[in-house]
Amino acid sequence: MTLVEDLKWRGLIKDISSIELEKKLNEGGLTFYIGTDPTADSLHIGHLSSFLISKRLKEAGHNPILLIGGATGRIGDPRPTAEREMKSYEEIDANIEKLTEQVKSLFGFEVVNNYTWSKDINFIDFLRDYGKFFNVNYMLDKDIIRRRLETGITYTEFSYMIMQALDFLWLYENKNCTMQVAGSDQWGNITAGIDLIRKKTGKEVYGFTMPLVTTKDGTKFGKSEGNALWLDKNKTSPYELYQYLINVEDEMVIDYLKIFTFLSKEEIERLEKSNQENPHLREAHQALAREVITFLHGEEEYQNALRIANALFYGDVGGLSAQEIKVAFRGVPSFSLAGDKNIVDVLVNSKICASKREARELLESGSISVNGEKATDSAFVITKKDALEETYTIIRRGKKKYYLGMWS
Ligand code: 545
Repeated sequence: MTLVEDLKWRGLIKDISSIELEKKLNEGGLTFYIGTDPTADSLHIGHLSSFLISKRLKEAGHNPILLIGGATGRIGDPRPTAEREMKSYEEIDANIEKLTEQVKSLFGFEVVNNYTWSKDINFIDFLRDYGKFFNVNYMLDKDIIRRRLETGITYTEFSYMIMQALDFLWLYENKNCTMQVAGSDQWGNITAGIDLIRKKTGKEVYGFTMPLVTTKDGTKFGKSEGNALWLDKNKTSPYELYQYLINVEDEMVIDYLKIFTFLSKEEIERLEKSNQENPHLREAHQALAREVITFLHGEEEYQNALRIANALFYGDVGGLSAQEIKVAFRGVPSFSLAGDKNIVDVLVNSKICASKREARELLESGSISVNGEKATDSAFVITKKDALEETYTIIRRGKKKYYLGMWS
């Protein structure tokens, strides 16, 4: 399969600037770039899909440049909905540092910062050397700009596309960069650059975008309970990422394998067959979690996430460390424990059971376990020796409901 056939099979091409780009992509040897603004101190899984394309292109013989928008991040790329809050330079510079470190460690590609060349352009030169090539009707015709005319857009955000276009021109003139890639929301900014370069140099450069990754009902992929899944493991633990990936919708898992992994077409088709014939094995989900977590955090972190998940699934939480419990049980209802307490009182005070009667019934029916051990005796007293690593006592009700007792 050629690179373009592989990208198309994986559903990774939405807009493409010209049909001749397909041939050039298959030939290799293009220097290209993908940019990110420092609007946060970590990429999240939604951004990963488009950055992974830079790895696919590199493996096909192209030369990647990653751009961090120190200048554009000070301005703010207009969103279709509303004006962005201006960030302080301190916050932006802190994000730049963290993002640069993250993309370098994940991809190892050359990283540039557009503040390097933009900071020296004075206002008058900006208007004469770049603004002169942007007809306002052309700018108003960009989809995102047009959608903002009702709610209002400031001159600052309106100017953003000229800055991104200027970047592409600078990279073209200084790094022989002839292609820009991004997610589909960036198409207007990419074509602004292609058009500026054609007007200023008469030369044709290229761009393509990938579709936004969504869930089955079209909502944004990578949100769990409204929170983004960050690539920084101190913001989203490998275990949380594991739980999300292992539970993606069955109808979407094959698409996500195409987008987020480097597994071959044959391997993905084998997993598709397994997902249809033995869905209970969840082989495709396991492969997705394994490939993404191993790429992001390494094999050991993947194994840790798997161990925690199995411990919870089979209930033998006794072997988990306090740190692993803290991570695995983030968001689980917790209650405080101090001094010796009869288990029935604990079950009622922590709201695990609605009444002493219900507590006794659940104990007798074997539906309660403490630190992975079934508890049936309503005379059982929970003491500090039942605290895992002096800190936690985990109570499970039935198959799935966990509660975290924290010893003060
Ligand atoms: C700036 C100057 C350039 C080229 C590109 C840019 C950035 C671009 C942009 N990109 C998005 C972004 O998201 C915030 C990241 C938080 C850490 O805004 N104007 O910076 C996203 N990009 C990745 C994909 C994207 C895009 O980083 O392209 O489509 C998300 O998947 O929204 O010269």
